[in-house]
Amino acid sequence: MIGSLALAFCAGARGQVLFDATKAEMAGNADWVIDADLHNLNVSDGNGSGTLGTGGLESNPAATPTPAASKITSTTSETYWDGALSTWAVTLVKDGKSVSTLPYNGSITYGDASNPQDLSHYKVFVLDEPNILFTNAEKVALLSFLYNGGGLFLISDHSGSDRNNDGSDSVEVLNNFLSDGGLNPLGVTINTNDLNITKSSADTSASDPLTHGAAGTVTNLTYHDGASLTISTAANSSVKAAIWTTSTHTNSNVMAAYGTYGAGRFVIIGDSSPADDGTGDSNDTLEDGWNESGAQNGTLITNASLYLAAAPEPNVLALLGLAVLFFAGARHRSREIFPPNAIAFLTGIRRCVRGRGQQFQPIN
Ligand SMILES: [Ca+2]
Ligand SMILES: [Ca+2]
Ligand SMILES: [Ca+2]
Repeated sequence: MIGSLALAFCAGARGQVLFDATKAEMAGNADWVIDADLHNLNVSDGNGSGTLGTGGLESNPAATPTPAASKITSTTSETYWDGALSTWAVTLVKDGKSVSTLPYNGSITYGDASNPQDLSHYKVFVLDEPNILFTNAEKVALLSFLYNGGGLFLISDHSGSDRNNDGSDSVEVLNNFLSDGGLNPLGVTINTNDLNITKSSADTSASDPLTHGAAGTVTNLTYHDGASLTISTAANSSVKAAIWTTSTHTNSNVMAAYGTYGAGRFVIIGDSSPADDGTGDSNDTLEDGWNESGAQNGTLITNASLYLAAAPEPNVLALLGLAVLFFAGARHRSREIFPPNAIAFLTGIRRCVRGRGQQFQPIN
């Protein structure tokens, strides 16, 4: 009884895919939004997630795309919505998923009942080329979301792609999260490079969810100024590569990686071009990478999205057991030495056991 109550609380009614727009994903020649009716956002240096008014010309996506997703049929065009990720979003709707955006003035939280777009309400969270560093609280939220069964889709771009000129490009933004505190909980690092790959090498295993998923088989993913990835099974035994830059497969020439963390699943790719559908903000020069000839970029992204959305809801009692062990260890470690993992575990568990009488409290 207690377990089922906790499970119900933790699982919630998750089904949506949420696309982030709080990290200047529309800055410069990028338009990584699923739909925007307004193009009045200024995300240049000093404006953080964005300001409205003078100089604001970038896509300003609302939480809910318009027209309504309910009117999408199997023949609806991607231009039904206006954004360079509209093909991705319309494809997911056709696959029975719901999609929405965390607008520029939204907050990345997990377990915050005051935030109507708290990550606990979503199954998958997409960050396509985030251009602003995450706060420590946001890093904890992302790891807690993952640990409790969320699906996290991270997309980097090439080194030197600081589109909002705030001093951090997406490689640095993602590595600052992935390697926070010297840890590497997901087992993935973005390499500081800039690659053009038109003929990659894909995992031929039928069990690979990215190259052999529900949307089809992938034999080639292309990069147009992207960064490769390094994976470490020592850091995360679950991490795997799905695509490599060449037929020589190493742990440091990976183009698409995936794995698990707690009950959650993650996918990371190092280029924003594959998801670009070529139409969106008329102020931007966009290229259709989704349907690129000779590659299956859109298929890989759809497979990855469906893999993330299918993460099983966490076994709460098992997680509690893990958390007790971790909690016991974490008590003896300082917050400075072990951020954000310790905090992430504890905030996640605090959320899961809230209905059970607050057996655990986070370390403050
Ligand atoms: Ca733009
Ligand atoms: Ca930046
Ligand atoms: Ca589009």
